Amino acid sequence: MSQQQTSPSSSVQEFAKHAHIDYIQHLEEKEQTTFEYCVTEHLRMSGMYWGLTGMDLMSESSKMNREHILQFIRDSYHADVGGFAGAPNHDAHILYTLSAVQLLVLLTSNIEEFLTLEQIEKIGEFIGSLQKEDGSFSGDKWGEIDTRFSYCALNCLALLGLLETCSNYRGDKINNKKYINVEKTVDYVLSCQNFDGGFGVCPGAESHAGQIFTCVGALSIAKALDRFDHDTLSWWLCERQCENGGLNGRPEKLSDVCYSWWVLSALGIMDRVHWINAEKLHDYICNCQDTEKGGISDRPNNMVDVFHTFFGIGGLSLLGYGDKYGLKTIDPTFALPIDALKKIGIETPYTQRFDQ
Ligand code: GRG
Repeated sequence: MSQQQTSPSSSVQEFAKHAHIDYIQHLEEKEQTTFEYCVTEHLRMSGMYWGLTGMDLMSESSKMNREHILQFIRDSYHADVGGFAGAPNHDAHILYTLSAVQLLVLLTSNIEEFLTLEQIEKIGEFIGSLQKEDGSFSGDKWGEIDTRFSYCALNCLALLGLLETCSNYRGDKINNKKYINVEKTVDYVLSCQNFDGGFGVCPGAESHAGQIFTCVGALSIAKALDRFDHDTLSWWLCERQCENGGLNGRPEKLSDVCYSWWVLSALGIMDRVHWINAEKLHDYICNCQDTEKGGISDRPNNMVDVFHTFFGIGGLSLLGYGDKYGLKTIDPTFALPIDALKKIGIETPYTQRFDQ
């Protein structure tokens, strides 16, 4: 995470694309000796995904050190369990397995350039091993259950061509093996929906925009979007827009740039991004930038970091600012640019709607 502070500003800014390219490109060299860099080591794989995807959305992924990232992925692989860790010498976890696979989708023209079919199947088995009897998923061998992991399981299997609900399913190559029970996955996710239309981390847990993204994303990948009422949830989501134009993650909480992603992606999947005031949210995101040194923070005048930078860029893309700022279209279900999904044969309503 960076030490930079956003420049105070009350006037509306434009998206500072070149500063952000520079910020992400030099992130690794600038930060390695900082305290923040050391204590976030365990989630570095996701950090790389945020950085590379942000750069790719700005069509500048070639500025990233491809070989370095690929080596990092190799060094974080646990051949014995079939999953990836957040960094070398950490345990395999479903979150970082998804981030590693997302990185490989961006960095290779065909994932089999990097992984053998046996390794791909082993990842499928790792994910399958994390599913519980009730359809839920734990993130690793230690057993924490969270709807984030249901999303990671479906997304990861889909990207690898191991999910029968997706257009790139490679059933013939894997003897139609089923790694998870999709029906039970869907039923479990639906059991986490609340009376207000939102979803939580497990059944009965408070609705939270982050979990809503994972649940709606999971239902989208499983082709089960018709199993819940979109209007009630969309109302709850559009009520997340605050006076300052930013979005919060639940009632009475502060706005934060990352909810530009968690809220908008769910609305995008339900085709209701227009329920948010785009101009006000655009201005909020742009007022959280460091326009000189690059990067985006959670709130105006706070420290920038790569997490908020990626979700700010993703939010602007979902809002339809791609043409104005030269940003690719991001798919709200898979959180990857749609050209990357097309490359691997994945079709979503979104990739079809925004045929590039
Ligand atoms: C591929 C994009 C992508 C994601 C992978 C990890 C994951 C799947 C999804 C995470 C979803 C999530 C739970 C996001 C919320 C993160 C966040 C800002 C949590 C903060 O929660 P609180 O309670 O903050 O600290 P509030 O804003 O409620 O006060």
